[in-house]
Amino acid sequence: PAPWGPPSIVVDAVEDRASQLAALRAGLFEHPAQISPKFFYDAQGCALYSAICELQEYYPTRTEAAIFDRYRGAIARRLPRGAQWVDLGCGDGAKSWPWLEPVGARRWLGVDISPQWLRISLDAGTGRFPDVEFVGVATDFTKPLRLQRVLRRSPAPAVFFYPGSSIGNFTPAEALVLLRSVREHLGADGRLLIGVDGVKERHVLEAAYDDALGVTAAFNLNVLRVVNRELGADFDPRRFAHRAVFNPHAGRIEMHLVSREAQTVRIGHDERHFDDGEAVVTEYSYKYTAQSFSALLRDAGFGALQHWSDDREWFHVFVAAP
Ligand code: AVI
Repeated sequence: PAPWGPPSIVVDAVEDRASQLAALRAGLFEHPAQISPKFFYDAQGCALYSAICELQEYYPTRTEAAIFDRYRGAIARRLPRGAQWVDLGCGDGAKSWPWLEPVGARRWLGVDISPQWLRISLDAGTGRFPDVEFVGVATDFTKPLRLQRVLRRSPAPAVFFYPGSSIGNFTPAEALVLLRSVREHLGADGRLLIGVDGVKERHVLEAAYDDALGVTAAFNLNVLRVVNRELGADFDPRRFAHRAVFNPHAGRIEMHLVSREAQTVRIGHDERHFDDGEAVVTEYSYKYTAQSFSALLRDAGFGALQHWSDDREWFHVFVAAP
């Protein structure tokens, strides 16, 4: 048996469920109303997001995967050997597995808000890599990261892996806070490997977030079911419409749920009126050029940067050193 025993899940209750739900409720009474995208990912939302990643229109997943496949050797040479591989928002862990051998990883740390995802990824990883120690950390990393203790259990340098342009779901100011916090977790030898979606033509971006099959629409509308369940609300998804628009000034896709009519929705013991055409903001997905993302990494205190892109420069992968 492995000397470290079965994989453990460390639950870091940085913010309890009650305060997350209080924030969700408060957001719905703002003008414009807003719902944090972290609420998309219940079991149904995770399944829909997996389906999005397979869509013809949703290029980020496959473009990033092609960059990783093409440059894996070169990228791995920029990363420390024998690392602890920290997968931020690991989901099922599948994006990590092709890296563990090339970097000779000793330890895999999956970080995710969902303990269900952690169980799935830990089961998948331990079956596949018997020589790697597996740890899951259940935490909400929209709050400051606190992984120092679990990282200190091993002397190995850390590689933080943050693929999929998930950084784009934070505003640049929030992204800066997260990147700074990652940087503070890296010793001198640690690295960040991160993928970020590029700025490109409006029609390509908007199709990726408003696909012909309506999968992204279902993903967006599903958050209303999450809200109903969590807050005892009675949103009717049929009375809202999905909208995704590129805002070129802010450099982001904006996803909204637009009220199809004037309506009053019950939220727990209260009521919220929506005008016809009133929008609930559900997600921003920021797009960066290689230059603008380099600047953000430098602001966060990173020094040496390398980057790789696909030929169309639709997606960028960075290795950043402290
Ligand atoms: C998870 N995140 C990077 C996705 C994105 O592209 O911003 C979420 C998503 N929203 C709609 N489609 C995909």
